[in-house]
Amino acid sequence: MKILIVDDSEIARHSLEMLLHAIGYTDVLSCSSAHDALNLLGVFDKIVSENSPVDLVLMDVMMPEMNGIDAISHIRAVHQLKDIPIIMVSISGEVSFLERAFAAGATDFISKPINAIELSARVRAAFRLKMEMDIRKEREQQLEVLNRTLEVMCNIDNLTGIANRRCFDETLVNEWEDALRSRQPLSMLLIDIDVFKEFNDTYGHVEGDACLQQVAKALRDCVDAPGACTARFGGEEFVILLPSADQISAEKLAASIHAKIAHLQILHSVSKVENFVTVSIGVVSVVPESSAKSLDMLKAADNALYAAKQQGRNRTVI
Ligand code: GH3
Ligand code: MG
Ligand code: MG
Ligand code: MG
Repeated sequence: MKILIVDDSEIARHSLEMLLHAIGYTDVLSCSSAHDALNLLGVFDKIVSENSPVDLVLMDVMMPEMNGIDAISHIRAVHQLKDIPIIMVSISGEVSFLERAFAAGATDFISKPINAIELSARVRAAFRLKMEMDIRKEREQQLEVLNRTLEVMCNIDNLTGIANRRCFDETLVNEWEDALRSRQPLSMLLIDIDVFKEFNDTYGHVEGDACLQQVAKALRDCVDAPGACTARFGGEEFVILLPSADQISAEKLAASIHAKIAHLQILHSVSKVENFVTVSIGVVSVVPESSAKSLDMLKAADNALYAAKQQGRNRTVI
């Protein structure tokens, strides 16, 4: 534990240092002016270190040029130094002075002449307080990391690593509102793997999962529009939301998805469509109207997908 003594009187500095030594604190620095102390603590630095150079300050009140209370105000103005314990040291126990010292951010107060037992108790109490604050700060930081991780986890599909249904639902509501305001088109692609039940029945669930992962990656590779959301809608269905995209760009994307998935050549020997995995896609493009709802868009995409299945699969219906 490193302690800094700030006092303009050399005798006071020396006697305080001796006292601290006597009660077991040997790592002691001292400054003869508030300015020197502020300098040492890094108050004037452009970039202040997160780690304070000392763990406790014993600050004299009456000093020429800058008094101890003003010095505390300067220290507390620096975010990185706001938790460092500062004990005021003075002969004056006057109430108005105490009030100002605590208002400026003093942690505690000790009066001269200093009693060793009192000093020891106050220094220990200040350190304990600092330790508790450090622990609390660390816990808060851990909690923040945990919260951020949780938020990411809540929006990601475990199996494929792309956005999940929850994330998509939220994105759809937001993008719908944005498009409504900006009078921009909004497009959606609902993608369903063809005869996937038979794929699972033939190759097993583990292969089925691997197929879902490959398809998800293919979709992600195909989508490069900024602001687009590619999500697993559920089961073997995926959805892509394209803000500011019209029907022509949505159709283009659908065509590139069919081509990409055909290129993967994932063997599906019992498929009635091809002997590899294929998908059907329902596309819908709208310029949102306030009379409609985002859910209507989803229904329209679902109808288009159903039509694609009816028409023989491995195709896009708009
Ligand atoms: P269609 O061409 O009409 O879409 O036929 P389909 O067999 O793909 O459709 P159906 O809805 O009958 O079957 C979907 C299958 O998807 C059934 C289910 O076992 C499988 N499935 C859903 N989620 C998962 C998953 O997470 N992993 C695996 N391996 N299979 C899944
Ligand atoms: Mg003094
Ligand atoms: Mg399905
Ligand atoms: Mg299917």
